[in-house]
Amino acid sequence: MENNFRSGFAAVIGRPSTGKSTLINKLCGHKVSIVCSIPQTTRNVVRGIVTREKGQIVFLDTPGYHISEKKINNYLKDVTESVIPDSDLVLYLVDSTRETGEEELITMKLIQDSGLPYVIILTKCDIASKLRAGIKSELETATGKKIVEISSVTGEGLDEMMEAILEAAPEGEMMYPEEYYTDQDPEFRVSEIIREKAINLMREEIPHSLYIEVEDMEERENDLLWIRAFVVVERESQKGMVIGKKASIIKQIRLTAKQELKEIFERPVFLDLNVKVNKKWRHDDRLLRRLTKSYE
Ligand SMILES: Nc1nc2c(ncn2[C@@H]2O[C@H](COP(=O)(O)OP(=O)(O)OP(=O)(O)O)[C@@H](O)[C@H]2O)c(=O)[nH]1
Ligand SMILES: [Mg+2]
Repeated sequence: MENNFRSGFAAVIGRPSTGKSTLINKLCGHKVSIVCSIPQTTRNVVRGIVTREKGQIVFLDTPGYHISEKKINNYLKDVTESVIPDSDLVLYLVDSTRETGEEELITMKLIQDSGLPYVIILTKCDIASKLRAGIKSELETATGKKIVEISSVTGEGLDEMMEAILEAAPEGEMMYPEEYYTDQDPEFRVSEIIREKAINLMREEIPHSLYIEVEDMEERENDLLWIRAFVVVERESQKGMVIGKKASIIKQIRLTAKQELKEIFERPVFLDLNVKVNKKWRHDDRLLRRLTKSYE
């Protein structure tokens, strides 16, 4: 039974900013998950599909697992915990450039308690790090597993990692056509691209205070993809910050998002983008559930 095809769902888990989304995008060859230097930017479970000769893996990108009292973080934690029961295996990412901490121990316990097969990788190995060797041997001792070192920038270690993942996956049929790299709906992809551009242009408390509402999206003549969306913030004062002097910030968000949407959807895009306020949206349970759902 050596050559049987493997297929399964892999939960991608790790502290905020360990490089989960970057890795999935690299493996899929397309952007399916947004990437930011600010931690905890992935809010929903995003799926990226990778098909190789030996099998097909659907990666479930989770929000960074983080201990916190804050309401939004509790939601994120819930999502992470609810992904595991739907998965066949876990891909656990550890950042080779940061000290490991309590969160690592908690995550490790979560994974081991799940009883699922897991693969551990050390990320960002293109960056020189004095910590790397120590973290690696610590993980090897704790788990008795071989730790794969990877870089999503250079691609180093990715083949070895895929081999290990496919080995851990159960035998099964292809779940999606070979050319698929995501199963997200277009509206979600649009809102995530805009959110990435907005977050990357903002500072301080704004990034976690915003979400994107795609009000309307339709195909028009000449293949044009017509979109009306809003950047929604929590306070009036933040509205001005997102708009910027002479509307310079919102314009930049709109133009960079539009450029990327054109590439992703391979067609002309019209993007009408405005800012509005929804006070206390982070305390709105229904909205939070909608923003963190995206998988069923
Ligand atoms: N040099 C280097 N930087 C990386 C690598 N992988 C990720 N990064 C950077 O690390 C930062 C965080 O990456 P993300 O992919 O957003 O991390 P994440 O784990 O998805 O973070 P959350 O969704 O916030 O939990 C970004 O600035 C990435 O560009 C890597 O292999 N090498
Ligand atoms: Mg992410």
